[in-house]
Amino acid sequence: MTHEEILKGLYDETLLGNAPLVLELTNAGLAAGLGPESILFDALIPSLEEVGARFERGDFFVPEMLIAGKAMAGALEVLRPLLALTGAETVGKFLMGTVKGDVHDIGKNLVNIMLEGAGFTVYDLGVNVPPEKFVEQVAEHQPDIVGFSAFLTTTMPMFKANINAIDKAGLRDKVIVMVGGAPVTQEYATAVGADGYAADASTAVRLAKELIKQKRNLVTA
Ligand code: B1M
Repeated sequence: MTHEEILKGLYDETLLGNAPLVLELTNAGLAAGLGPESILFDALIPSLEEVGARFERGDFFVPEMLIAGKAMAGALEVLRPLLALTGAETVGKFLMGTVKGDVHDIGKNLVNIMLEGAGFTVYDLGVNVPPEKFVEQVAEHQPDIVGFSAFLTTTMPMFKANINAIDKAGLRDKVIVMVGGAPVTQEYATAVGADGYAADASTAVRLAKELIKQKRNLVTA
């Protein structure tokens, strides 16, 4: 099979939620010399974008979304160690979770993988994380950054609730707050008082490093 055929197969089979074949094609792609980034950005992510578009049009329903998500998650498990290969030294601690009321985690997991790859120590709290849990874990791990993911317009307001809870616990000036997720915008992030927003995983990594650098410079200045 050519690289193009493998990528097309990955796109098509993710769309159909054929997890075993997506896994097989992922392994076949790697064996044939395809880079993990290409598998991710040229096939898996575009396929999930198409799943979302079909859901919006009413051509797909929740079960189709679920099996496509599962197929992608299976491939991500294979790609995870390869994407994280460069992780040599710890550049900072990042506490991450999907906000309360929201169970989407593929995008969050991808950000985590890229952060680990860039040398961050990542504490992942999973999905549906309530504000009190974020507060407790910020106090326990003392991360440089706490990240909130939200993928629904209805759960985005949890950013503000989380920031308020962290503020109330007296921890706000100790931790950088980053937010992200499909419906989130820079304007929204600024309005709720987050320190940073990124639209995708690689921008998130770049911004995380930049924000930590700024904070460390402020402390030593
Ligand atoms: Co849902 N879902 N879903 N879903 N789902 C979306 C998000 C939706 C946009 C689909 C659509 O209508 N087009 C829509 C939200 C609409 C809105 O609010 N505006 C939607 C809906 C409506 C729902 C339900 C309400 C459906 C229902 O029940 N009627 C329901 C809600 C459940 C809940 O959470 N309470 C629901 C359920 C599900 C499944 C469980 C079936 C499944 C999730 C599986 C899983 O995650 N384990 C699912 C899926 C798969 C999707 C779509 C199709 C794909 C999401 C995805 O994984 N994208 C999605 C459509 C879409 O996004 N196109 C959709 C790929 C991923 C790599 O991208 O998630 O954007 P993304 O992550 C990016 C960036 O956002 C960024 O980096 C990531 C990597 O580049 N990023 C950050 C993420 N977090 C970050 C944090 C940062 C920085 C950057 O700093 C801290």
